[in-house]
Amino acid sequence: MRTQVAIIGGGPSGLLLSQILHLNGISSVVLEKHTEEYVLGRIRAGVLEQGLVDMLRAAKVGERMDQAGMVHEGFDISYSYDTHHMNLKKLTGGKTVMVYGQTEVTRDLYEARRKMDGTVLTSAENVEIHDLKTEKPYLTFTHEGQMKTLHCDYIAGCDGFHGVSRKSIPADILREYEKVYPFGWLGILSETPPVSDELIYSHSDRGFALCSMRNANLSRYYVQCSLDDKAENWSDQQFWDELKRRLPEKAADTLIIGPSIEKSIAPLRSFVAEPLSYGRLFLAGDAGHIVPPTGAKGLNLAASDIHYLSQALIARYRDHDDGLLKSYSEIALKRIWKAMRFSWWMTTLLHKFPENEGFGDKIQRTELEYLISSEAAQKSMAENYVGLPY
Ligand code: FAS
Ligand code: PHB
Repeated sequence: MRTQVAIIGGGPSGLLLSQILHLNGISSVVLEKHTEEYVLGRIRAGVLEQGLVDMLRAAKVGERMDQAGMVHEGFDISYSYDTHHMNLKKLTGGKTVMVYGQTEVTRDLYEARRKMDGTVLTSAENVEIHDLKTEKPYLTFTHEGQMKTLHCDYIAGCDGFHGVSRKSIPADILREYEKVYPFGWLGILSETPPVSDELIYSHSDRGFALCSMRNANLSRYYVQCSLDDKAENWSDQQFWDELKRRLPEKAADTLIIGPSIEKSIAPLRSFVAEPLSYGRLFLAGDAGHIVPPTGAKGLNLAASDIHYLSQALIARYRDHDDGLLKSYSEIALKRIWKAMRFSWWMTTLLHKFPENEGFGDKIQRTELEYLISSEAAQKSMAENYVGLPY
């Protein structure tokens, strides 16, 4: 087999890159190790920045999002059981976010790739990368019981945090920066009406909670939990009771509960790998970085990586100019670190840190009171939440 760009990973990063390249006359093959059904079964992000919304529309994948997605002009922060509205549209001079689940974005991308006869090989296992530092790299993998070889010009490592791509960069070249948080998020999905029209980020003495949604009858809730906790330790009723204890009174009283249709725990970490390119390999999305979901940046950072990488590949094939490929890592990392900072800041602001007794606790409360009382502080938070420019 041969293609211009071999893409490892059939999540949102890999699929969006393949779609954009196709629309620009560049061939690609996506290798995904799981089945499409398995990939679509993972419940992840829920908030899209305008940059990603614009990319999906430009990539002819925005139709269902525009029908089913919900434009949100703000969200609430609950602190000391008081509610403070953050009017993103006013604070940013008109910018908003779109609430539309990553599952649906990924479903739309699979559908679009199928419609345009894209080559997305699911259940492609044992992917190995070869000859990265030559002008003729290639991949080997097993698919439908056969060992196959994919020759290409470039390789996009879109295979997430646990993929093979990042590990293909030599240890003496790769630098990794990581912070692991001393807690996780226990999340559930329930076919119940959301407790509020907008998201509620709640700081409480018992820990963080988040009220989000996917549509008018599909809610997504999270509570901060300890790292050694397990989803199976929580009955639905225990989850609902704990969530209510962490919400302002009005939300707790009006919360409509129901059976969970998904329940899982996600660990929280901040992680960046540098550089994001090595020879003919380019890392994008979770393969290169991980953010705690507090700032809703994970999927949105993957999008800006794909913006930079697709523009670089288009320049290479259309204009025979590989300048943007050479500067991809440096350009992408500038935006990545700003989103890393914001996600760390929002996580530090809203979660209960076991070691945060005394001074640490006072500083966190002061930070919250400053945010609530200062329009300048709110403008800074808002411009990061809606997404810094690409
Ligand atoms: P993904 O991990 O989505 O996709 C990588 C793909 O590569 C996967 O399908 C995987 O099967 C495949 N793959 C891996 N190794 C391979 C190999 N060797 N060969 C072939 N294929 C391989 N972000 C938010 O903004 N908000 C959230 O609330 C949020 N919640 C999250 C909850 C969890 C549990 C996790 C893990 C992440 C969450 N994220 C959230 C972040 C998430 O949305 C990611 O940013 C997003 O999935 C990034 O997309 P990709 O880079 O495509 O990586
Ligand atoms: C979600 O809906 O899953 C979600 C929304 C906002 C976040 C994190 C997760 O900050």
